[in-house]
Amino acid sequence: LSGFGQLKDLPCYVLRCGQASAVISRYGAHLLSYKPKAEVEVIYLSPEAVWQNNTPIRGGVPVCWPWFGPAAAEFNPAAQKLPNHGVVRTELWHVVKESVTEAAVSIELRIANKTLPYANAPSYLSLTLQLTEEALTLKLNSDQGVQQAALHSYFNVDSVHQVCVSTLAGDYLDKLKAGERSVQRQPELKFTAEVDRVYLDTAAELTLQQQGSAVQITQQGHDASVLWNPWAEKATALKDLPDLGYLDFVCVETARLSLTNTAPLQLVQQIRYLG
Ligand code: TA6
Repeated sequence: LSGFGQLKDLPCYVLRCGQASAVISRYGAHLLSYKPKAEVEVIYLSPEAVWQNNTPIRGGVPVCWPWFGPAAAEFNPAAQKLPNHGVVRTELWHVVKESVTEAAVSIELRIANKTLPYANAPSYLSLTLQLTEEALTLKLNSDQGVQQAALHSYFNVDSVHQVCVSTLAGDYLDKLKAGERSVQRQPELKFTAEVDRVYLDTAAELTLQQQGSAVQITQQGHDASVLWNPWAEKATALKDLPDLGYLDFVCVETARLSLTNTAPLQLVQQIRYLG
């Protein structure tokens, strides 16, 4: 049955629908697990993840908000002192709605208006998770625009060397070259070294293909998709990731990065396991 529980010492909510299940932590409204069927885990969670002392959880689906990456000066003149990827990854969210039917289970978590470190704070930020037997959908909403956001999903893979993400042809910003703009000609990205790219105007649907299985990632309300793998050297520097942990995941992130978009935030990522 769906309901509240604990994973390690984290207050969590477990959703179940048919053979499918998902686990979300109230700490960060952070998805920790998605299993379309009992033996298949789609989401990577670092075995060395920690959540004490204001540390965001490594792996899962972190919610980045109201900025992505280091804080922009727009948010605060003392931006350098603010955490990477915003302020809600280390907050305790509240469950405000649960719904269970035979076809779907959903839960909405919110962060109440609090003093956010910028001027146009919305009156709420909510993450809704909906689980059906076919897919898991994450929706991040607020009643304001002019804010950045990302669903920073870590996907479990058998080996990063075997992974291919498509369709990604087009312009991207390369964070490994100080944000330099480049163009990718071929539709597929394979991982042979560190990748940290912000693809602009990406398709609504991306496919993460590995030998013998695939995951479809459907996005809405985004203006970019971020692809990340730290590779060997950076993985060693990350204290909450095993040295060889980079072999076991790729991040495919649905992001809204424009700071001139005034439409209320509605960012959606749907994850569908294709077997
Ligand atoms: O989305 C890619 C990225 O912004 C990388 O630059 C990398 O730093 C990663 O996110 C992880 O950030 P974190 O704050 O979780 O260590």
